[in-house]
Amino acid sequence: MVKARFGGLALAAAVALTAPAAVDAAEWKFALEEAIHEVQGVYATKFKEVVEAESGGEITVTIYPYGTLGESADVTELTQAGVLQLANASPGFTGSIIPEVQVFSVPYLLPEDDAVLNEFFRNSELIREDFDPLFEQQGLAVVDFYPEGEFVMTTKEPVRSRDDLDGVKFRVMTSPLLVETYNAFGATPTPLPWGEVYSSLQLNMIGGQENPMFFVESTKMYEVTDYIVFTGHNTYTTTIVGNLDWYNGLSEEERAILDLAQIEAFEHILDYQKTLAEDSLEKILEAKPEIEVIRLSDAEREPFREAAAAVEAKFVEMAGGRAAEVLEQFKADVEAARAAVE
Ligand code: 6CS
Repeated sequence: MVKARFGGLALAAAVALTAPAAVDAAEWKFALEEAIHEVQGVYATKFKEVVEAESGGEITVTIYPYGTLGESADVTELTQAGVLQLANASPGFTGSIIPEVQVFSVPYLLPEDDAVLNEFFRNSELIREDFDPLFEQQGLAVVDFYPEGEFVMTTKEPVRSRDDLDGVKFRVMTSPLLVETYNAFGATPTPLPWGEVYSSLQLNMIGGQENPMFFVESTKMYEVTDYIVFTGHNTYTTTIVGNLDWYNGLSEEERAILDLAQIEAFEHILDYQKTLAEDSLEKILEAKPEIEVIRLSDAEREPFREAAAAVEAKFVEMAGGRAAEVLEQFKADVEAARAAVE
């Protein structure tokens, strides 16, 4: 099914303008893996605003922030079952049911430059078309993909090399390829749902975790770790999924409203994040001046990059028939984004 993506903005806007009369009253339930003031909440709030305005109030979007309905895997299941219409379902978790999406967990594949990164998410063929049938097999429609910031490691001991991660129980999200990544990085990977991370660090059951800076600040991860390590190895990616039957049953007008809300919320969330990581680090340093920030040099990053080659091979081995094709398209989309920006 061809979607009205970014090229379809004018069409979506034109249809949406005439929408209110043609839209039946409905509630779209949208669950998040984050709090309402965090990145997923800011996106969902914008999405809600556009849907409700464009439908003339006929469609209500009810947002369920993290903590109201369970962990990421729970809200994905509720969306598959049609209890929810929409949810954030990040590849770090959905990789367990859609192995190909774990391409987002291969280190050093996504570009570091923000303009290239944003262009990749905006127009990647893989994201905007090729993933559709893979999600559909799980009863899900792809509504959006967007980045949430560079991963940093936060640890209890300094990390400058893979040797420093030796014996460190390192929390990862529950996709199998993340276990391979942290094995290749020299650590002892420990997959956990989000709700167990703070207490596991506090009780010294784990010695590190990775997340974007805004989340380290908003969830106070810095209280239970003493080092912030910039490795440049990846960006946190999230996906918005819809229940497939619900999505396929939307009228043309409702689909136009959904597409418009997706496009506006996507651009809003990129804009919102422009200085978010820097501002969050400043807040962390104010709250805990003794925390140490380690930025790995290019030479220090090299062994991590070398380890990434093994993870890439593992991805192709683990992710089944279409993995090699997915990887190739991912790389082609990065190159296309680079060419479009330069
Ligand atoms: O690490 C995690 O599990 C969480 N990190 C982010 C940035 N969002 C939600 C997710 O559950």
